[in-house]
Amino acid sequence: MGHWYDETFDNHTRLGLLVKETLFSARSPYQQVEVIDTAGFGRVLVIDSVFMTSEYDEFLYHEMLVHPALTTAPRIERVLVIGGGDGGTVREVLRHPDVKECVMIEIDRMVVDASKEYLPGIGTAWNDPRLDVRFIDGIEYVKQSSDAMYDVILLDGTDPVGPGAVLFDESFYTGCKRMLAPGGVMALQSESPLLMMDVFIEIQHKLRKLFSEVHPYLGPVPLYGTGIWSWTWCSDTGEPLRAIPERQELIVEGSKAYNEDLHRAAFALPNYVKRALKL
Ligand code: SPD
Repeated sequence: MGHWYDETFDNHTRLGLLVKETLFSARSPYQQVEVIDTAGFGRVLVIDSVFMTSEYDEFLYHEMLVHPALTTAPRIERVLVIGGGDGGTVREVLRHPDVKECVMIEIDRMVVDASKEYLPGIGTAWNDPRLDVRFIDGIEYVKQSSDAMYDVILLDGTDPVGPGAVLFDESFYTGCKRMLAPGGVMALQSESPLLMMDVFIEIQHKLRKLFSEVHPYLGPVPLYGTGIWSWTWCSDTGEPLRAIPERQELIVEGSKAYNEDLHRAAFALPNYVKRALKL
């Protein structure tokens, strides 16, 4: 019959998935990596007991992390992805024919290897010649890289606990900004504005110190417990709603969720978020 795998959010909330089979489970030098086959969400990547992505709803997360940035940035030739070892984010990036090079920085080779083997439907772009995957520490990469190299930077990290926590530091965001070309856009996953309101707000404040345009946007990701998830669009110029029509049309056609209406609607914030952000 299988067993239940729970992600525990706090003292009173957890999400349980009925597991048919554990396909992979091993400890890397950084974290516990698992792939479970579940009755409701299909195959699920789990890192340190936190659900990362699932065959069932990954498109809701990856399409919304990538396309608001890639349809609005003035140039998208060079894209940097930090994290995203399951391959879903780079898959969406590489659907854009204007992207000439996508560098993906992932600290943990085991996440990519396990995803390639057990989640082949998520990472479908591993063999794209424009993709350059480097197994190095994102923090070090950002510290050491020279200025203004990328048109778009996407941060696809875990939650701000464990080894991924540093990807939420102000110094890390500062380093990312240094690598952004003039007019460039950075987008990142910025946690749940319900379950992790304090973290969400803290991220916004850090980003507002660095960018003149910081716009959180929301969408559903059922795997992440409270259902509602956030990403944040940042830049020093431009507007998150001013998508380039030809680029957007092309992407909308092949997307499961992303379209013009969803792009616009995602940036409409409920009152509790506006008030928390003092907007
Ligand atoms: N609560 C889990 C948040 C995970 C965000 N990143 C997921 C990575 C999917 N590529």
